[in-house]
Amino acid sequence: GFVPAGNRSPPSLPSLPIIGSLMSLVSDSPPHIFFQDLQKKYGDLYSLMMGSHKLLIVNNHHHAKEILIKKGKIFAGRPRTVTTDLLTRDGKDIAFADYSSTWKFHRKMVHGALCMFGEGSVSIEKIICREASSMCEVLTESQNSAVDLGPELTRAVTNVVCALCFNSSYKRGDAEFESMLQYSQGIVDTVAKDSLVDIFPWLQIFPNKDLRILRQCISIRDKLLQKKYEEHKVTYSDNVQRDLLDALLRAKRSSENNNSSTRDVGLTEDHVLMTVGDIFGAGVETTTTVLKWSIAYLVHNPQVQRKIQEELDSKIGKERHPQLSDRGNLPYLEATIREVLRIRPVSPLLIPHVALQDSSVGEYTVQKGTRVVINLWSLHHDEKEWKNPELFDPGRFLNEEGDGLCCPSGSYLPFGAGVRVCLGEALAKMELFLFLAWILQRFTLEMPTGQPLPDLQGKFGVVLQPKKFKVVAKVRADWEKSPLMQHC
Ligand code: HEM
Ligand code: PLO
Repeated sequence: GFVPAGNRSPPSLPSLPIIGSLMSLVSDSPPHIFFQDLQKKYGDLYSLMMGSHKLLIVNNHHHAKEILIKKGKIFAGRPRTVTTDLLTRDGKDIAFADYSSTWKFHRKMVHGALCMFGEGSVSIEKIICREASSMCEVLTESQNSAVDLGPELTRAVTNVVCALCFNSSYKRGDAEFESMLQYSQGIVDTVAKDSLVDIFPWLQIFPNKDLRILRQCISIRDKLLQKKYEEHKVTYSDNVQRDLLDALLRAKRSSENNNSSTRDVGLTEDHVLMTVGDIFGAGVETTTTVLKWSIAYLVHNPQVQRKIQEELDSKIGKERHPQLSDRGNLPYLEATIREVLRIRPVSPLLIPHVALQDSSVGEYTVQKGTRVVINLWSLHHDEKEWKNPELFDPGRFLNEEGDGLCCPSGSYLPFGAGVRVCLGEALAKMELFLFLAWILQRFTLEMPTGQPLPDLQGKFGVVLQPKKFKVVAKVRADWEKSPLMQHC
């Protein structure tokens, strides 16, 4: 007879009562690799218990798209966890906020503010190029010595998002910037890692090193956000909108004037602070991480670097700087960026989703409240979809003629998809393109002699970061002859 879809539960890992299938006790691998390995035994869709929470692990792009796109609204929830509740004052941000009218409103606001910036008087392109130029000058000074590019890349990226959020920027060695570097790393290292406290919230009452670090870092971040907020309140004017914080302040004021369209969406001071905190944090940590991965792969693959430089030399030359309108003419650079985002996804498990009602995935039923983890790592390393997935090969994103881009597989979602898709995708792509084009037009990146190549494994956390490494940025031959040198 007829069997309706979704009558069976997905295969499930055996679990002990109370501790659930606590993976850190059974595996040395980071979760995305562990979940990928479990496919061999349980198939590409399976469930497991984490404490009292049921987790559905998705390792295949058909299921991932059903969840994110086709049933996007049903799976648009977010779980509450101890660490993200601390970071976002119980989900008063966007990324870790559950599905609600408040979340929708904030998403729309930020989206609007980001779009406005593209067209604004000081366009985002000008800001990125200003930072790229300043970064290149610092790199020129450090000629031929081995440097960790991390701090300079972070400062460049931070200043872009600072301009966007706060209409401000940081000079080299700025004390506030140095403190931001520290607290943000502390947060990345400790938040949303499915650590024991997130599974057993009652563990909070015991001393816990990670939780102490997280609380300290959040408190430093909150002081910084509060300071920016107070400064903006003093200088705020209804007539000019300088940045995202102004846009949020305006919305908050208009809701206080009893504007019915915004009355119920919750625009407390906490919401404003946590929302800019999200954009600032996401804006800094994601793009910086991709730039670091790009450089790691470029020093591992000098032939790729040479090919990008040949493309830059022939399409742009050395008489002018790269600009956004060059994007269509530099397919190999664009393909390299795509390949970096594939091979080392910033967010290998996305952010967990939650089923807001009973539903199904493929032929399996899924109960309301199930936490859904999309294993982007599995999608991006699926051997059925990608030839030799661990090989770094930008060429896979080029068409047969090699002069245009293509997407060889649908198993590729670096920014997620659907209602929870990344809000910063367009901004991130502009930054990655411009920063890499500026750096490679002027420098060749090499390993310091005698140094081992950078580690490509990465440290798992809320973002998958590479370990620290040093490179030498050599000014390219005949660059001194370039008329662009006169501007420095
Ligand atoms: C969410 C990737 C840069 C803001 C996400 C998600 C991914 C992602 C995978 C989760 C989607 C999901 O849970 O289904 C990336 C990558 C970036 C990047 C690969 C850089 C290359 C940025 C930037 C911003 C940003 C620059 C800010 C301007 C956000 C926000 C969310 C998000 C606010 C939460 C959306 C929501 O939950 O509604 N991003 N992101 N991201 N991203 Fe990005
Ligand atoms: C990064 C550290 C910051 O201090 C706080 C912060 C805010 C938003 C987070 C971001 C961190 C990490 C990357 C996240 C982002 C929201 C969306 C983004 C999780 C924790 C991604 C890639 O999903």
